[in-house]
Amino acid sequence: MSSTPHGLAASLLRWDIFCAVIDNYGDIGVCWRLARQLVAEHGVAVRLWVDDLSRFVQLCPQADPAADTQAVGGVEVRCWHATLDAGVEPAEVVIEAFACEPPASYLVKMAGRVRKPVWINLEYLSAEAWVEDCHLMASPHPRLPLVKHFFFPGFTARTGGLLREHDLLARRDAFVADGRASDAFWHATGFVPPPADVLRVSLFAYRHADVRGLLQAFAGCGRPMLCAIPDGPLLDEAAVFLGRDALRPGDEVVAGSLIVRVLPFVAQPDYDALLWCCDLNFVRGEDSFVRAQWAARPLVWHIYPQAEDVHLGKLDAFMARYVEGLAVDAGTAIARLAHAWNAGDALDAPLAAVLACLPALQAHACSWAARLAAPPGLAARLAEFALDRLQ
Ligand code: TRH
Repeated sequence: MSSTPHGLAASLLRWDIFCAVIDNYGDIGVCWRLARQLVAEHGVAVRLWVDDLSRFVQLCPQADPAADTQAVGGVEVRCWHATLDAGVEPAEVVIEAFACEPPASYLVKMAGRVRKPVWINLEYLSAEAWVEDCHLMASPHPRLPLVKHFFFPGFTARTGGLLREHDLLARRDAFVADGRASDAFWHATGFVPPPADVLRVSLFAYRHADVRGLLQAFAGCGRPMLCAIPDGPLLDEAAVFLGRDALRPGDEVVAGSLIVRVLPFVAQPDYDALLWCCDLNFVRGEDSFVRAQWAARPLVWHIYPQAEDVHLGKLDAFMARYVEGLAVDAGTAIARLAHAWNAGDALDAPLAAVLACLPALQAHACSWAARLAAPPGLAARLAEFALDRLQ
């Protein structure tokens, strides 16, 4: 077992992860997944500070939204109040997720340490080339004797990699190989398993998505389709398309050759099962986007919108990487659908082109996931970096 100069076995290392929930689920989604993996696979003690437990419990229903301190999944989850208790001592490794800025009082205590904690800013995922140059960049604090390191997730060996539990792909393959597992998922969400000849699509996107346009394209594509929509902001538009006042979890509505099912918002680990049950996944943000890639199924990414369409450049950077090695027609089709979905353009023709290439896209999704899984995952790279810094 590796150890630090303190003679501290790696397993005794304490990590603090600070997570400020900006909006949506991604911030806490990524931090919760990382925290669990560090505890389960790297044997460290993790304290996860979250400033909005109500969002956390949607991903982790067994958690208590009112508890100041609770142990969940081996992680010590703390409610991050404006001021931290005076008794809180910094950990040996401090993760500041998405530049959320740990409390000033906490930084002062870090600076007061003889052996300074390793301070890491976990950045957002991007497929853009510049990430490689910024990964692990050091930034001295303007006043305190502290150095912050920027850790960029990414798709190449010169980045921080992607979050992936060590047994994820084996669990996926076992799930896919066992039809009873997907049947159980549908039953658990309140539905019978869909007919075998129906193309199953999951739909998770931002509120501004052209849901009616997409459902219209599904209904008009000439093949039986099932669209599973988790409970959330898309239901309003879906209800309008289906001529309903409202839609709720458990609802199933048939529109010609299209079946729309409204699923409950499931616990984070179960979201993988939804992705594994579908033939095509519409995902968003960061964490669901990465999970869809590990699911080894074709995906369409609704990227988090940014000012001046900066996000479209990020989308192009990913699509350029993703279509490498893919037949031109299939590559063009999936990139065109992703663009149309993010730009709010017409979806019928782009969807038809993708459906025509689905076997090639499916095969590519498998090789893409296998290629991404070759190097170590983000948690392992983070742990290695932190231990190196503590040497
Ligand atoms: O919720 P998001 O849009 O999060 C976003 C992004 O992370 C974005 O990068 C960031 O800037 C913004 O937040 C602030 O999308 P994301 O990242 O996919 O996170 C969704 C999480 O919700 C993911 O962990 C999966 C989880 N989830 C469930 O647990 N159950 C569900 O039923 C569904 C649909 C999702």
